[in-house]
Amino acid sequence: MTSIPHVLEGKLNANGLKIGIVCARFNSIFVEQLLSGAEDALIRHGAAPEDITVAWVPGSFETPLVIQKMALSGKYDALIGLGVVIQGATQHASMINAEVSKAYSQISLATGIPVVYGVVTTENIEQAIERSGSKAGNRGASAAVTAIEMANLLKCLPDGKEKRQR
Ligand code: INI
Repeated sequence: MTSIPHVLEGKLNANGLKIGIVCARFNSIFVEQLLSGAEDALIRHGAAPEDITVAWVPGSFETPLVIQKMALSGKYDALIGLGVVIQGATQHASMINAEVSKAYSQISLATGIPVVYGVVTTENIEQAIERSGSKAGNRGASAAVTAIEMANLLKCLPDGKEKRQR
């Protein structure tokens, strides 16, 4: 196989990274587990507790506005939205998911700051239990690892101001 000289990958080292986490209070019993998983993963990968900022909002639907404000502040290397949307609980669960996921991607593309989707969408409470720290892992922890990788990858990418070498 030909070896490719330029391969870019974000390291899983959170040392020095500034991370913002926006948590939805709705279904907070599960969201608190996601937050613990995210904080634990960040610290175990070398983040300093004082470099992590956590903001709470009423529900998942409110997370994008706060994430956008944090992204525009220029103070964060990556942002994570955490929430739990249980389909059975309301008719508008799928609308919330669609709006929130679309908003996260728009914010990250508009600001250049990675926004990681750590919103757990489930059909019922059992699945919410499984995905917030039991059988199916902890979605907050995996969101944190994604945030670290993306923040570091973006630091390695050219910012577009450099001239191409010929
Ligand atoms: N918010 C959630 O984070 N999860 C849910 O399951 C949920 N349900 O089922 O309704 C939910 N609703 C609240 C919503 O996010 C907003 O806070 C509310 O609509 C006010 O804008």
